[in-house]
Amino acid sequence: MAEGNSAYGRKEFRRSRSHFADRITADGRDGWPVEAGRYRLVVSRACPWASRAVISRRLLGLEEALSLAVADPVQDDRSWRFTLDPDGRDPVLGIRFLSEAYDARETGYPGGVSVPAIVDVPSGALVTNDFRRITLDLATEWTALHREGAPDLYPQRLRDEIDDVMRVVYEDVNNGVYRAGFATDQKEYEEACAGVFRRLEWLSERLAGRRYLVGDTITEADIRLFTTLVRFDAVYHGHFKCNRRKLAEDPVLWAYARDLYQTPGFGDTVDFDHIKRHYYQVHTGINPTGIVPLGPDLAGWLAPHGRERLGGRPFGDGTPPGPVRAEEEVPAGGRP
Ligand SMILES: N[C@@H](CCC(=O)N[C@@H](CS)C(=O)NCC(=O)O)C(=O)O
Repeated sequence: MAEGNSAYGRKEFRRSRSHFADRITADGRDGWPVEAGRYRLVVSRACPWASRAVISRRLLGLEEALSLAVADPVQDDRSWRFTLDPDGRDPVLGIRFLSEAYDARETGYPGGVSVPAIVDVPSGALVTNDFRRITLDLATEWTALHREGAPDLYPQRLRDEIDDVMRVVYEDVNNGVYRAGFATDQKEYEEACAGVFRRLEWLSERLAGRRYLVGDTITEADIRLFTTLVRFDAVYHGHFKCNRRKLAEDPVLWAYARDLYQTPGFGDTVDFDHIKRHYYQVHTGINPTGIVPLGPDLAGWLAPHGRERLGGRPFGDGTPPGPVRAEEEVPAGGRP
């Protein structure tokens, strides 16, 4: 299983640094200019860091310009694989394992293979697996290829505030649940778990009177919080032992998460089946039987959220994205 080359087995959970941090930019200063059709975004729909990019791509209307490869949610000892595709090969890159794109970039690369990854289609080489940067660049460097009506997910005038919120959300929530889940001693677990809920309370207070985290429109900060919240009751509550409360027991955060889930570009990217199978089957250190729980009931995600009363303009002066492309639809088994 993938635990061998990742951070999961260590004494204290540490997230590996992204190794390939080249940027794809409008001016191509790292050698990778923004170009329609040139790159392929490789994700797992299970992965919260990759899911940020899937949501941004939808909201910004980059589906045509940046194609999408979805890996099997369950890695084997060679990591992410394209077993969902005919013959087990990604149809565009022609590879069976994402590691082949890493090898094409650097032979003998010692780090782990991770998603999200952006691959240069002509050479088959990995460009970046820097999940911290990928979505910011989709929002700010890929603007020439955005759809008409695309929102500004990282507005200049709000960047300091967005960065501040994203920093604490990352430390305490996005990564906090992993620190709790992979803790190997009681104290470490308790500190991480308490930190998760302290921050969720803070977020709940912040979101009680405002529809979105920063400003009155959806920003990158909401995308990053959403990807953790949408996994919370399905995996973090049980598998990662973040079980002081369920998301569904916090009226504000639960309504906020449902509001986003029901916004085009968010829920239509979420595959609960992939999410559950990945966490429960891959992390055998914390779930040795690999049994995937039947619950929770997902129907609540579609219940009215009532957050319109807070105002807010989800897409600012823009418009929601159109329907999901047929080939990218999440199968019924992954949806409420
Ligand atoms: N590993 C990346 C972050 C992205 C990440 O952790 N992705 C996970 C999936 S959620 C992954 O691909 N892990 C490698 C593995 O499980 O083998 C980093 O810390 O730079």
